[in-house]
Amino acid sequence: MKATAKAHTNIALIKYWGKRNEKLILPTNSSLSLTLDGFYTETTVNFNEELTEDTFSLNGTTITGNQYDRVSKFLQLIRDHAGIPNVYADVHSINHVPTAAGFASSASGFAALAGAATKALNLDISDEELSKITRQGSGSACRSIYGGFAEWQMGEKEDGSDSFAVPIVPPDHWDVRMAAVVLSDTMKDISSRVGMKRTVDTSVFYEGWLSAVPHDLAEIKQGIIVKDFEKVGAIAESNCLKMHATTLGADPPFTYWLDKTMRVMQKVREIRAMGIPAYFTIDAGPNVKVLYLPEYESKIEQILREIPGVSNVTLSKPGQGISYL
Ligand code: 2P0
Repeated sequence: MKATAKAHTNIALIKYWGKRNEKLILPTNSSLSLTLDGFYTETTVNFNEELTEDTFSLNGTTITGNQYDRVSKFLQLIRDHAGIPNVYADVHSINHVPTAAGFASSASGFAALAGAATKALNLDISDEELSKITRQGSGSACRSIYGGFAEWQMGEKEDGSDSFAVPIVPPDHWDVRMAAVVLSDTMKDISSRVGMKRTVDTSVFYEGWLSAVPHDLAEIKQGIIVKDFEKVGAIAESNCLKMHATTLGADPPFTYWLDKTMRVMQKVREIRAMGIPAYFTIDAGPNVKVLYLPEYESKIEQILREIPGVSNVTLSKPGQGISYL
């Protein structure tokens, strides 16, 4: 009972920022992302009735502690779903998402794990079901089931049965690019899980965030379908700024930005003033992602690399959804 799956990372243009149910990972708002090529996780899951517990290796190293617990807890969901609660698995993951590339690996990691585990058990499930299962490993991972642009529909039900991602357009619909601008000092002291909870619980700006998302989401989807780059970029940038504004209204307040983060943001505005369309987005950390069109790639890369404090710039195209090897 063995299978291997490959899933790519994704970056949200409309951010997921807050949970209404932490156990089931149900969000307070819908979100929308672009799946990227180049950065992915390949995971092999082998269920074996002889095992007395799960094992997990990442890039060849045996993992224990919190990371192991999260993987094993997630596999238990799938075992329970399959009606074999006591059959454990060996899990081997190879992460092609280096820290130096400036992306989180939880999205591709949980999507690949969910895909490999369900395939290994021959579970006949739809992409929608797979997205729902994946969501319970890490929220943003449920969007990595699909290539191109995907929307995680928040749903309303308490049991989470209507909270899953759906594809918006496939990767070949539109060749937009994303540069990850990695800063040399990338210490992250507040995880996204902790940061979003504090914000939901205490931020005086949280209601404002929630009231803005539906409009941003509807507009960006229209922009993606008609390939209106300025519209899509401007909404993504403004949505990111609203998400980060909520952290300043939290108690205690916090920010993910460094001085260098703001330097890159300012440079992106200068690039626009030069007549080159480019827009930024930022996740729960100091690194900046820049959305641009392929014809400006070499110019943008050159400008971003020259910013003081930038340690790496990686370039990505739209990527594919989950696949099985
Ligand atoms: C996103 N982020 O939409 C947002 C924007 C960070 C900022 O999804 O607790 O690792 O596992 O559901 O998915 C990061 O949160 O959080 C995230 P959990 P996750 O991409």
